[in-house]
Amino acid sequence: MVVPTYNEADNIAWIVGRLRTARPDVDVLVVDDGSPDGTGDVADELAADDPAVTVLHRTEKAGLGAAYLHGFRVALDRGYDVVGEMDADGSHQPEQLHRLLDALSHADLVIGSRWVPGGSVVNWPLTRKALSVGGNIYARLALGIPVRDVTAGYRVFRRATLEAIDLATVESAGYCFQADLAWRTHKAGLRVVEVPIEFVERVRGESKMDRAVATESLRRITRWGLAERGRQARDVLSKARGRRERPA
Ligand SMILES: Nc1nc2c(ncn2[C@@H]2O[C@H](COP(=O)(O)OP(=O)(O)OP(=O)(O)O)[C@@H](O)[C@H]2O)c(=O)[nH]1
Ligand SMILES: [Mg+2]
Repeated sequence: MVVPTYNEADNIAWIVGRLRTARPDVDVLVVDDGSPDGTGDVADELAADDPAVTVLHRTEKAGLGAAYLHGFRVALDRGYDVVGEMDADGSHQPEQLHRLLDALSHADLVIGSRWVPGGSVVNWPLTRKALSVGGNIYARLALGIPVRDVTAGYRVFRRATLEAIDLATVESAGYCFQADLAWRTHKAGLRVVEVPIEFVERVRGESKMDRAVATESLRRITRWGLAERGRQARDVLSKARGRRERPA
């Protein structure tokens, strides 16, 4: 499991401990972007005590997407057959990871989803729920992808999936990184399966979600959606032209 961190010193030991207890068979790669609060040092201490935990130190805060791409590359280089992602703030409960891993037997990407039957969110005000549901409906319609929680960051991928979706060309930094990867997986003809999770809002530390991250998502998803519709329209036109030129 790749766990990106920026200023999660109060959370990282707690979440890694829970993860190692819930799934001792799962290794952990913490990807820290030089957190000023010393998260990287705490992670190093965890790694010193447990060979299943390793830490990737990056020099500056470059966004969730960049951290994940780096982490995925390292995990693939190390030869893992399954690579996953989860937040360090306790929103993704390690005790529910088995739901995702079990579903991977019939999927190429499994998403721990808030917005499928059985999924839920704890401690979110109605406005935040509305924003997430609304954003997901928008992304689903714009991209034409049958996923209820396309921005969710609790996921497991088969190695072959990450190899099939050309990570080298991913530019998304913020939330849209998640939509980007789900969309690429879907377009590659691979199976995306959602399993319900209970998402718990962070209790410690500060959110890194800000207006710039939200704006990037909206902008990119709109652009991808328009490009996709353009491609579909060109396909329809060229097929129609083909029929006219080659009458049966
Ligand atoms: N390495 C790295 N990790 C990041 C960066 N931005 C966020 N993270 C981590 O990504 C995970 C999700 O970030 P959060 O701040 O919880 O964002 P969020 O879950 O969308 O927002 P909240 O719901 O308010 O918690 C956390 O583990 C963060 O520490 C970044 O630029 N670099
Ligand atoms: Mg969070």
